[in-house]
Amino acid sequence: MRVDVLTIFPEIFSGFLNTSIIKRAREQGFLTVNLVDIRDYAGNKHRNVDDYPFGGGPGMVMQAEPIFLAVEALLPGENAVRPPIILLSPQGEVFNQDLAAELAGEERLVLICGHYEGVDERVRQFLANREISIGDYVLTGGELPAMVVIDAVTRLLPGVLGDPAGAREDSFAMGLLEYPQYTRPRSFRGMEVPEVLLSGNHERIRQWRRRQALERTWRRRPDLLARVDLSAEDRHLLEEIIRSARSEDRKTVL
Ligand code: 9D3
Repeated sequence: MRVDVLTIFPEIFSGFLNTSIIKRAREQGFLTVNLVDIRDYAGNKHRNVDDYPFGGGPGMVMQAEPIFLAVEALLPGENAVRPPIILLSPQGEVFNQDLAAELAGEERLVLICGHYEGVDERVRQFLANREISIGDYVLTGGELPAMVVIDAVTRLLPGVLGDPAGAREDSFAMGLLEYPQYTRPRSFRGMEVPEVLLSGNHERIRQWRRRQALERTWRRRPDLLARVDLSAEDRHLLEEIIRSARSEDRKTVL
């Protein structure tokens, strides 16, 4: 996959792009990231790409022209089939795993990072064909969201994770929160690893983990449970979890 990133802060991507899985994906040719400095398309010698808002008000607005020019330099020809041209914006569709999977099916993405108080509306209306938010909190710009999108999409590209563990995780446990994990030592400052994990009984371990994942999800993210399809065993475990939680509640009342 090729990703073009339009930003006024290309330098903040370097740590991210040169670390860990993203670095390896690039080295192995699964991912190519082309950073485009929007200021290279500024129409003035000071390389300014923002201006005062028409109608007044606080702050500055990113101008349409440098962003249009940058995209047009990447995608010459008007009627060519356009890849997703994604404006990262607090007003966009909220990013999630399904959207990451959809984008991972594309050969190319163009990501536009906004800044200041916002971006000229004509970018949204006549240049971008998608708009994505990463959640309901206010950031200072679209750069971190662009990295979030690249990160989530890259790990889904075939070959990037060296599939065996990753693929199974996505089909089996995905949709539930993770079960608790431990490594050596078995006793750390008096805090013990659950006995079942040391038992060598793989069927008991599998059930314990599934039950833990279900209980955590039920307690912390019941919204996720509604979306995941549960096996007969899962439904049985969940009934047991709910039953024992109710009996715990009664003890508290009494
Ligand atoms: C102070 C300006 N705000 C007016 C209410 C609007 C605003 C514009 C630009 C708020 C934040 C930003 C910068 N954020 C992004 O560009 C951004 C973002 C975010 O802030 N949260 C979640 N996802 C995203 S994607 C891009």
